[in-house]
Amino acid sequence: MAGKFITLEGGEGVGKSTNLEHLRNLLERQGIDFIETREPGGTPLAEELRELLLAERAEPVSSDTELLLMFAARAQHLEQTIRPALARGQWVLCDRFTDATFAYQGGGRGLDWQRIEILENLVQGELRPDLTLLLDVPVDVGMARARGRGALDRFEQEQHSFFDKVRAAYLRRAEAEPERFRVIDAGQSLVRVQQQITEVMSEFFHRGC
Ligand code: Z5A
Repeated sequence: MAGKFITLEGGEGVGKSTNLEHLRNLLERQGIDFIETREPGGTPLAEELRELLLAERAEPVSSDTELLLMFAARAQHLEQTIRPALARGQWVLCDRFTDATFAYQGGGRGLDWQRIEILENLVQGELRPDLTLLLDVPVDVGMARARGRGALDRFEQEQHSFFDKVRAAYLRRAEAEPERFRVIDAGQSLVRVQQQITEVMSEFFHRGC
């Protein structure tokens, strides 16, 4: 039986890394065999593309270049990591996936969603996540959390207005696909955030996924 594909999404500083550990514990308690991975990245070549994408540079990066590099990394990640794991029956827990492209390159950079959909279909075929947890916090809260962590990458240096558009695009995606998305209020205390994640995952396990 093919494994399940779960993605974790959200804007800057929403707490994805912090809550991945909780998700990992929940899957382990169910005895589920899974891999954990991330985007951009998840294979040696895709991790190199990640470094190129996140590095601060003097030369302005064209939005199309950014978009194509995201999908180049994704194609490699799908072929080398995600599809083989799912085919072996393992679940895949992925920190960001294509919803991030709709949110950052679509919402943030203003690229047309239809062009992103063309690449999504080209690179993924019919593969889509089975469940997407969207951690949502007001932009001010996320930015304050992220800025408490030290050096900022090329994306983290963007302005408030960029992250407003990213958040709006994520919420639009969630509204359009309520059966796949679960929106978590990540502005609450960590304990409350983890309670919400536990409830969503219990429902997912019990409905036979
Ligand atoms: N990107 C893109 O543009 N297009 C794409 O298609 C893809 C990605 C796939 C790298 O992603 C960048 O790539 C990303 C979008 C772009 N850029 N940005 N911004 P990333 O996922 O590696 O980078 P990130 O968004 O900065 O994620 P992160 O560093 O892993 O942050 P996080 O996971 O959201 O936050 P955290 O480190 O777990 O938490 C931040 C702090 O808040 C930390 O000190 C925590 O202890 C604290 N925290 C967390 N939760 C709470 C609660 N509930 N209360 C209080 N404090 C909390």
